[in-house]
Amino acid sequence: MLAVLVALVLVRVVGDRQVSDALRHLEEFQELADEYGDRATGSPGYEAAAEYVEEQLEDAGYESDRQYFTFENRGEEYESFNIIAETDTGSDENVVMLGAHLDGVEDSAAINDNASGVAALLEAAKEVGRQDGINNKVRFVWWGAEEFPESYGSRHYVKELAEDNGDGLDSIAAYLNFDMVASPNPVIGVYNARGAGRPWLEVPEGSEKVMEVFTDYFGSRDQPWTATTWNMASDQVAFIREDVAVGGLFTGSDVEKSAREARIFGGEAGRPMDPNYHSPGDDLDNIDPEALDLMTDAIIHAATRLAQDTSALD
Ligand code: DTR
Ligand code: ZN
Ligand code: ZN
Repeated sequence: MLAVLVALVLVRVVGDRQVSDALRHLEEFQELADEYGDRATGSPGYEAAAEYVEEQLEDAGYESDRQYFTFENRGEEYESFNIIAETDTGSDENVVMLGAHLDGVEDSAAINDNASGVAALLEAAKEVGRQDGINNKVRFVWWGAEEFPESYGSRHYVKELAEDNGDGLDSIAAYLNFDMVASPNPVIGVYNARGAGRPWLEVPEGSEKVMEVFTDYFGSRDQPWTATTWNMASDQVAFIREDVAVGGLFTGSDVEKSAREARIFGGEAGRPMDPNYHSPGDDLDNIDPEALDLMTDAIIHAATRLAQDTSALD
């Protein structure tokens, strides 16, 4: 009964189409892209998208901050910013961090990469904001300038924390990353922390436990999942380098779906999980809303569970 009520609250009916709150955010990001073209670093579209995120956070009762940074890429100077919001309550010695990059590549609405992660994270922030008496501080970050060879926003954030003798970093229990969670030919991927024995894959302690928070959740819903690589450039890398436990979810990029993955998750074998990766076709028509809602539920679960108790990570 409760599940039905929750589902009714989370879903809006438009005509005969049901639109989740996460999908509604994607509609907003598509409208912004139609108006501004893209959300590339330094563009008016990035600013407009940031204002949308900030308004959503304010409505959910958060005060958010912009953390500005500059960087140079191929001889060009850029300025951008991260958006940071955190719970008022909860121990600031045991902070759970969750992040998604807000920027997109040029000339693309960048809906799967990565309005999807942005939208899912907004829903998690809203849900955590509704909870009373949480034990651990939860910090949400929408990163700037990920779409460069270095993910500059997260790199800047981690560098600032590391400067403080590493004290700031010691307070972070784990970092959870969400980059592409609504691919049109999706797998339900959990960042693979079981990389022991693979020397090219660093695995900070605690990461396997973060992975289990997600896999236990999918298990409880009888939802198959697969372990996906995390040694790809995204915002978890800066945290891995400082040995912070990380985890995350991913529904696939330009890599083709295997026959095995198609058997498990449906969809089309031999076709990329996101054929429109980094192209103008990454728009609202080319995402999987079911994957988005499932990943959003998993993120909400991880955020609310770890807000109460991180002993599962010890
Ligand atoms: N490089 C990211 C997308 C990406 C591709 N593979 C993975 C694996 C894990 C996280 C992210 C990714 C981007 O273009 O933003
Ligand atoms: Zn990208
Ligand atoms: Zn991305």
